[in-house]
Amino acid sequence: MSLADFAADIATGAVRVVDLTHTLDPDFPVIVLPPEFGQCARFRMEEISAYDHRGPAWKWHNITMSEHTGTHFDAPSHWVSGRDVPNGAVDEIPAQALIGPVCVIDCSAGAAADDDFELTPQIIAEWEAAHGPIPAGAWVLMRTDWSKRTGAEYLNMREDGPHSPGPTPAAVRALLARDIRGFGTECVGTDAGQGAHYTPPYPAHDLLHGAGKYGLQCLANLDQLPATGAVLITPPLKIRNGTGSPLRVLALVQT
Ligand code: 23J
Ligand code: MN
Repeated sequence: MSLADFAADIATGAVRVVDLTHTLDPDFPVIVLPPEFGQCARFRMEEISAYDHRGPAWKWHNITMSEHTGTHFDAPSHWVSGRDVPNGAVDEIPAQALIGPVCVIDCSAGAAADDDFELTPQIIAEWEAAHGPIPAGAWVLMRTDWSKRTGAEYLNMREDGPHSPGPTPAAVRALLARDIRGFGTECVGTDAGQGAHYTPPYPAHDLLHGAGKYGLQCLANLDQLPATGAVLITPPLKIRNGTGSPLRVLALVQT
């Protein structure tokens, strides 16, 4: 393996770089929790100057957002189950852990038919029968094509709360048994919209972060990835004691 060959393969397109990131935009929805809880802030941008009297030769912005706004990384310290995980905040995660292989489970047909579609151990077993075992250290991404939804359809809020696909507690345990690196989704949370009603509540957050695993939320373009063989690059911002961070998620795909 030569890094020079790798760089050349990127330049020629022999290795394709797929951007799995939504654009940070004030209109992009953020998770809405029940009203008794604190709420996540949307992305906001304020002009400092734009080649004008405030700064004649430069344009720049001040930005504000939550750690959990837009396409973002969830660290173990995000959840109470992971509060004592060593190196559980975004600034403490070793750089080496931020690059790794990825398995993509295509749930798009099921999610098109059922807003509350569940990833189950059976679906994971069927995926492995077709593609081989999920290797230790892999990211597992749940493809639903939910990233193609816009506006109110994305959160899909009803009177009883949001409705979007996610893993069952048993599916999360099955992924942990394979010692994955983390779990990612196109939806606003790694947990299903109705994930508060599982035992434990929010099983992806609870079980994954309790085991020191990571999350990726609001991913895009998962339909451009192969089931196996791609590599994810996922460095969050180095926020001291940060529980998560917006980031650019890149996938390297051999063509
Ligand atoms: C806080 C409480 C519940 C959930 C979340 C945050 C997220 O999905 C998140 O962005 O991590 S479900
Ligand atoms: Mn999050």
